[in-house]
Amino acid sequence: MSPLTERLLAALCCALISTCGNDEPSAPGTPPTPEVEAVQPDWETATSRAGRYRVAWRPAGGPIPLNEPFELDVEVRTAADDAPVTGGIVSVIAEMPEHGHGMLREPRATEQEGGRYRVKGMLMHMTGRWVLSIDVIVNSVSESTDFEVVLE
Ligand SMILES: [Cu+2]
Repeated sequence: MSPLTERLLAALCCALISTCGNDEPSAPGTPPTPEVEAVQPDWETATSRAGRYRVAWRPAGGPIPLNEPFELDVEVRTAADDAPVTGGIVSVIAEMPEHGHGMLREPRATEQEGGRYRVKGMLMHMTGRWVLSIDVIVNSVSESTDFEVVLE
């Protein structure tokens, strides 16, 4: 399923849930049910610098932890026809521009099915603003996509 499809489904589910919720009047004096927080963060999607790819990522298994190793799911599709990009090399770096440093380790990506890649060995050791750059290399041509990540 593409990230866009997942987002649409998620939005649809939210709409359905809120509709259902309105049908059930809460008993007088009952405190409102607290909203359930999604464990799995949404995909972030952007177009690569030269416009060739739509790149989506999300941390695997929950929000990005501070100063602990984590993994990313990355999905790469062509911007022109939304086809999964297979056989590419994905390379991820993250830097804090205001501090002039990057991560203290070098992540490695392995290809999975359908244009998906799993990136292991991520570690963001400080709170603040990071720029995540996802490089996609196909036929020796590299194209980067930047994302801003604010770690709290
Ligand atoms: Cu820093």
